[in-house]
Amino acid sequence: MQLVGMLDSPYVRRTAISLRLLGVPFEHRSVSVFSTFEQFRAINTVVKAPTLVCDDGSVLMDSALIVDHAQDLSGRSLVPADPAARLRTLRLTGLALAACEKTVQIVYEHNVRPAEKLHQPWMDRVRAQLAAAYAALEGELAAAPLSADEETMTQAGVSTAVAWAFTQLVAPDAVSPAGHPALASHSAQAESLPVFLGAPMV
Ligand SMILES: N[C@@H](CCC(=O)N[C@@H](CS)C(=O)NCC(=O)O)C(=O)O
Repeated sequence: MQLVGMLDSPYVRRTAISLRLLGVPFEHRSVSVFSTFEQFRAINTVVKAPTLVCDDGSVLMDSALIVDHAQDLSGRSLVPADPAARLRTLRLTGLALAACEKTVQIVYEHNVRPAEKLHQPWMDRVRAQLAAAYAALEGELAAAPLSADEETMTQAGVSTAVAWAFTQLVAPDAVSPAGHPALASHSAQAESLPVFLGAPMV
């Protein structure tokens, strides 16, 4: 099985970390949707990262769907079965994915769109949405921390840490660690784990 995409994508990174936590073996191929567009297109005509090339040759995209498939293969899950814990995990994962999406939109607006075409009202909206997602996550983690232990970590713990590190790397002015101490602490713990160290962003 091959996981295709660069680890500077939070979607690729959370997938790589999830697969390792689930004990699903894979080969990672660092192919970029931008600098190696044609090479990526030869693997997946839609050019979306992450892409999983399964052992039977089928091509699966979208991090949530790839993790879902990996959970089927492993017989384990990063989402708890208990209904209340499950709902919290899904809610927080949703917030983390919104933070990833809004951060990616900031990057694309600045790096893909010509500077003279940057639309400031759109950027203001995206930055407000990003701040709202992290404010909600901070409140949640301050109330009840997420596990940052490889044995007990859920998808919420993985995705929250991946989102935070990604935003700090590519849009450091968007949210401050000082204003989000619970998130900064969770990120520091998660980033010290072997599964995170084994999937470096840079
Ligand atoms: N919902 C998707 C989002 C994936 C995504 O947008 N990936 C970006 C890289 S960070 C991508 O493929 N960008 C190229 C494009 O959309 O054209 C997921 O969870 O996998």
